[in-house]
Amino acid sequence: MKFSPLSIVLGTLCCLPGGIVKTAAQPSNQLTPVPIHAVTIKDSFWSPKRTVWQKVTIPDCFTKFENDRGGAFNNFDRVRDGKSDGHAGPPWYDGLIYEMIRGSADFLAAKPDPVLEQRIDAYIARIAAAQDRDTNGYLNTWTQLQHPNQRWGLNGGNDGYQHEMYNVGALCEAAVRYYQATGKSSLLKVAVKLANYTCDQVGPSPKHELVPNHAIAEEAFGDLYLFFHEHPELKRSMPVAVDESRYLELAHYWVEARGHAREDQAGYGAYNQDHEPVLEQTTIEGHAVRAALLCAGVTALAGINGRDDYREAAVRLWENMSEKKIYVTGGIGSTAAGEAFGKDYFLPNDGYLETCGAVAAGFFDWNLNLLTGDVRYVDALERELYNGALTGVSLAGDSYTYVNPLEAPQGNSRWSWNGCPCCPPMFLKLMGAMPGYIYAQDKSGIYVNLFVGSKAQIQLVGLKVVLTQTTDYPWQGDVRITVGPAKPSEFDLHIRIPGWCQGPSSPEDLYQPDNRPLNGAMRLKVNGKVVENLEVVRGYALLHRRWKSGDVVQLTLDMPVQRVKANARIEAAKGRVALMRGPIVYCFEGSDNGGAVQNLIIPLGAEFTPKHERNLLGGVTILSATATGVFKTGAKQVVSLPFQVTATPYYANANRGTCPMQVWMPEHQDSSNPQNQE
Ligand code: FUB
Ligand code: ZN
Repeated sequence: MKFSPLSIVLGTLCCLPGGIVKTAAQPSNQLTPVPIHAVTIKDSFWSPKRTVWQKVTIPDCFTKFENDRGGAFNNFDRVRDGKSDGHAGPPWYDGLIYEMIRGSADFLAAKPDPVLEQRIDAYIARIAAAQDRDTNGYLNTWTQLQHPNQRWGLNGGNDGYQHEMYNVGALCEAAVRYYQATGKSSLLKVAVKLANYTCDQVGPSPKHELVPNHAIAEEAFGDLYLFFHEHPELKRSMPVAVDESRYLELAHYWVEARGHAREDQAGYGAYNQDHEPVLEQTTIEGHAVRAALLCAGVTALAGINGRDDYREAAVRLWENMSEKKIYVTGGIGSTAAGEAFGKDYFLPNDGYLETCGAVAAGFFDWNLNLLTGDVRYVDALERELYNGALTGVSLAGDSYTYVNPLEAPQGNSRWSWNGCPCCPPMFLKLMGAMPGYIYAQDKSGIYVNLFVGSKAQIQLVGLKVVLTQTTDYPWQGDVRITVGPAKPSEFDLHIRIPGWCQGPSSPEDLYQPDNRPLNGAMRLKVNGKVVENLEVVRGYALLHRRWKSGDVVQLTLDMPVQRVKANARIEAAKGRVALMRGPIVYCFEGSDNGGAVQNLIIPLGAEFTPKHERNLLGGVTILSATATGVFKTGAKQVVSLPFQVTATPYYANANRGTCPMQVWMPEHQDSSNPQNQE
């Protein structure tokens, strides 16, 4: 079937007198984020890490991009100078630079840093100079330097590999965020020129019928639409005419043209989520990063266009991912072949799990929380923030992971740089955005999503509220929130009840703590008085009252060590247990356990004791118990002995050199008697 552009008209566009088709977007997100610049983080877990990422990781990555294989920025200079050879790095290098700028912009929005800002301004000047070389504003340095006559995959080019739509998507994201952080529109001007040219060239026939081989532009073009929709005054200072509805139309085309035959190409199949119409897909397939970013885009677009089919597809694909295809750490993409999702429940412990996958899943989670207001998506986001994504950068901030398996018998290690350094920029994007994930709001009040020491200035309708949160989360479950409305006023405060803590089993049923407390695991007090008969709405504890300045909400979350069991259909976790405490997933590393970890067995009755170690791995709570070590004593003889074991947070693994690591540990019945076995 050939794709019909008519299908994108349904629900999103309407005909005005004179036959002009105009976008009629009805925002349908349940929640609005409290933006980064309104939130100040002061937190013993996150603040030191954020300082390392801003002071070490961002400069480290920019410097490595400058020097890598001739220099990613040099590509822009060569285009500016009219060269037609010598591109450094892969075709998506422009996009990675833009992602670095987006991530950095969010860090700047949270904490101004003139040195970093100046450095980025100088990069933007080089990017803009490269764009000026082309009268249409086309910019894709790989194509320009390597295959100048193959734009959009023409003349035997490979539009997928060229990453043109990926690069322009990343550019638009960066431009909007850099403007929001600094008020500077230099990159925005570059972005609209290239976005407009992309709209001219790509879309339903007679344009080039192309969809991004690598999703990102779907959400980015939706964001660009929203940005100009909300800031029409900025259009006047742009170098080209801005009709933002074109960006939204193209974003819809990119979602809806997938899975349909298009001119000039056969489609990419499941690798690029192009095997079936996206809005009809029932399982999440293909390249995990691309799939999760596409779903994040579909979700974001549902928040703009209000369409049920977009929302339903997003929820359906998220449920398939969360019920059948995600690791306990939040990692996605179990197979190295195609960096892809495996079949349902195929989650081997040596799975691939690109850092970018965990980050992309986090974006998908967050967009779904905004869309639906349902707490379960914040649970999933929290899993990524403390585990699957957080592990992507070393504690020192200058080495990285690409794959994140759950076991590494020969040792897990980090790299200083990689032939495809996509993960550090994606990591910075998620962690840069993270202050904006802590709180959200709707017409009725405020949502506390993440437990992070912070102060937020929240503008409700006609009322300013300052919320101050103090906590030692994730190591302790006490959270204190001081409420400060400008004047005594009635509104709702929704406090997230974390899925790991209380309530019904998660709908996913993929991982279940075997000692999930059902009662009393979470308590709330307001001004010292226990809140009885707590009302729970979409997973949030709802506190409705007339708040006055100085009111205090105290949340207590019990934090037992939880022995987690996996769904029986996950072969690799059969007869095994993983440990969690609060949102943190633990692993066993050789460094703490006599060098090796594969010989350790956890008795069913082993009691793990938490202990906070301020000087270990940047300050972590470790879990210790007496387990069983199985040791070879001869060619045929093994002996099982009680053995003191220590588990450390998964996110901190591979920070003490290369050492063996394992998350899912074999369990056994016998808790005490060592046995000699023949
Ligand atoms: O296609 C660009 C990058 O290469 C992706 O983001 C990574 O997952 C890797 O496939
Ligand atoms: Zn990556």
